[in-house]
Amino acid sequence: MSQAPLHLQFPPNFVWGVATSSFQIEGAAHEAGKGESIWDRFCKQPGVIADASDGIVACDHFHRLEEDLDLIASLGVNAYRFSIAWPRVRPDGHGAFNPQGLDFYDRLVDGLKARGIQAWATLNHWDLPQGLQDLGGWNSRDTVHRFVEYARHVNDRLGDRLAGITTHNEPWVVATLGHDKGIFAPGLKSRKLAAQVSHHLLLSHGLALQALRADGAKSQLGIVLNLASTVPATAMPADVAAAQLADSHGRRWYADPLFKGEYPADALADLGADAPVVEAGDMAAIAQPMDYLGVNYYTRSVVSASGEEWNAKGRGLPVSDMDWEIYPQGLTDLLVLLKNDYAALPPVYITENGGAFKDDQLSHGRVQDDDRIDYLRTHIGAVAKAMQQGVPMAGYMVWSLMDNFEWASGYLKRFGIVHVDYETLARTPKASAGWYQQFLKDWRG
Ligand code: GBH
Repeated sequence: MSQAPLHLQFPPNFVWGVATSSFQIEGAAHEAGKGESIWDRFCKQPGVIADASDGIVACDHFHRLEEDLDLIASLGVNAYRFSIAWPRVRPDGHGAFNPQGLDFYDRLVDGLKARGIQAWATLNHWDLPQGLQDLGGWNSRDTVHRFVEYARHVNDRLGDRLAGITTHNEPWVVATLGHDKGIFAPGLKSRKLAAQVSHHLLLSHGLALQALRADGAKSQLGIVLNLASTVPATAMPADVAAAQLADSHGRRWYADPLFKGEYPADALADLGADAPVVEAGDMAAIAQPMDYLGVNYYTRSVVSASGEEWNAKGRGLPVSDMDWEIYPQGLTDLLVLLKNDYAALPPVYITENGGAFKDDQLSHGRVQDDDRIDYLRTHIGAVAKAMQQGVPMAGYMVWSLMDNFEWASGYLKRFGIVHVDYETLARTPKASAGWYQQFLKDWRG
């Protein structure tokens, strides 16, 4: 086991970044020809967002692009992961494209290039045009084709300056939290719907990769999955079986089709009549080889047969302000599991990792977020450990560049390494930003 200082455990070509998403930071919800997204619509539903907020202003990133580009550059990162708002590009998702729809992102990628920072663009970080939802959304197979058209349009305009293109961010969240649990947009509650949605998301990913490659795309192409290491609450056979099935519904439901061209049999059997309609050729399309896999890791998942939730806080285990257990070893375990399960595993990027913490208070102009520094240091250590065990790690990105709209939690939970004052919209780098900056300075040597 290497005893070298952490920064020396990463090669010179390692990709270090910070990440954001369009709906969470941009604001300008009704500007420059942007159409309505399902999250614009969802926020209007009473009771679904903890502080009854929305994304109309958010961090006002849309109007503060130059300032934010300088902020990103000041950290010393060599990559920035952002997402493109589909309804800016094609307001209703199926009719005319907005001629100014990509102007903002054009300036963004030029600004990154000028600062020597790789641009990593995600096409779908959940803000589906409402006009497509009105036609059935991701439950409709037509949406798959609309996504491919949108992907080609983005690649035509920006592809020459994108280091990476990600089709979807966390399809599990869109399917399960959006269509089964109903806590995220579009707020639906049907397991059958969620299963069909997951299939269409995966299919649209595969068909988009095919189309972009046919168009001669120069960027690295892949997808981002939210993955946890899933373990049983006890060694009891029933808990062990429950954890295995949960892993099949969560991780393998997405990774097996991508890398093996098939859904896991136990999850399919468990879905029974709720299993998705799969047409001939779909699985082969989904299994397009990828240039990379993006992994978002926050916590492990502890499963018991009783269905009882694992109360980490109640057990005295360390938790973040989301009450998610802080468990860096789970990241190593997960990455090693991916390497062992998938012979075709491409280079892996941690595309999100971070947390919301209680010590996020701005006082005397500073945020001394020591908990976040600990979190980042130990999780970067967990990545190094996975690398030593042969996992093909290529990059790591902190979630998030700045505090932002945390979905159903509104603005109450802060994930940024930069503090945002939602009254003045002033940005103040937290102590963790300084820590990351110093870490990257040491790494560059
Ligand atoms: C990501 O979602 C998103 O990509 C990003 O936009 C978001 O801001 C960020 O994380 C922080 O939330 O739900 O208690 O069982 C992460 C979604 C979080 C879903 C962890 C599964 C497991 C803990 N995932 N969650 S719990």
